[in-house]
Amino acid sequence: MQKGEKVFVAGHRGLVGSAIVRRLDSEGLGPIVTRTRAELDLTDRLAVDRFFADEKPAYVFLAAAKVGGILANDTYPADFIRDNLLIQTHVIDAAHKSGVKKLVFLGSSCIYPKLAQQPIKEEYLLTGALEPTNDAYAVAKIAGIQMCKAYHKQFGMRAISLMPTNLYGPNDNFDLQKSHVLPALMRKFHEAKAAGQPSVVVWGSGSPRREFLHVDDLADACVHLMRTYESPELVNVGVGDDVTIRELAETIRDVVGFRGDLTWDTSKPDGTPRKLLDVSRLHGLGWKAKIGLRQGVEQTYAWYLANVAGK
Ligand code: GFB
Repeated sequence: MQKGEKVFVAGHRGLVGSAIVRRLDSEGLGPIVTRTRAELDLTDRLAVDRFFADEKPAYVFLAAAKVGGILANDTYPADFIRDNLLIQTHVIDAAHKSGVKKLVFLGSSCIYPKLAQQPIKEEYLLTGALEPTNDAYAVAKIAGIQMCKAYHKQFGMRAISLMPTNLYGPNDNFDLQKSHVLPALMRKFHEAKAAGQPSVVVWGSGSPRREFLHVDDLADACVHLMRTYESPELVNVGVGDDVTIRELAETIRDVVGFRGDLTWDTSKPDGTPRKLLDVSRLHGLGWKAKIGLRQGVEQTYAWYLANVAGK
């Protein structure tokens, strides 16, 4: 990927796509091509085909997806499977037909079996039953991985699949019903502090373990692997370390400066007990995460205060 080569970032307004645009900009890569949803509906096959035929990008980061936290996945499984299958099918196929040099497809750590051995190696894919709260989303993402492999095998397309762990950072979704745990708790603690509330409700038991990667680290890994990785075999992208939801909540409470208690709502699902990615393949490819959880939460809270709180 050289300066002057056209790069399409699909999903540039989201958590991941916006981080990839920042990362490309930091090196002057591009021209970067983007389209809002109003300008280009990625679930519309003809529109996507037309866009690729007209723009002919050299490189594609496929960061457009329907995403959400545990409750959104569990409540709207039809939306998650339909939109993700359509978006990725259209973008991968149109990228192939228009002759892109390389495409990065982004999946998720929920593609692995619910009770996979930990840490989870890439080869555990399709070796067991999925976590039921997000199986529709996971099946769509697994289809995307298989599509990249199939297009590589049949057409020689250079399409690589990266599986990030739970992500957070600027431009995350802070909706209390639909978001992931980290932005939800940041907002809950912030609002409880402002309102002088005695406690904050946290879902589940607090015992599930999750691994959190700052999205700027993911964007850096995406650019590194776009440049250096050629195999259709997937690569986990994580930090190699996890925390309990209780530990996460306490860290965020501390950063936000809320002094009250945590109350556990055990009517809400815990989801999978643990999903720590094995990152040896990634480390072997010469990349490691740099942003620690505490530092990343502080940076994200500063962004939240400047861009979301009170707006
Ligand atoms: O981040 P999260 O929604 O997704 O939830 P998953 C992680 C854990 O945090 C669960 C707990 O055990 C939740 O019950 N939790 C505690 C909360 N308080 C809250 C809260 O206020 N909001 C939320 N959202 N959770 C998702 C998948 O699973 O992970 C997606 O559904 C995707 O498909 C994503 O793969 C990365 O880690 O459980």
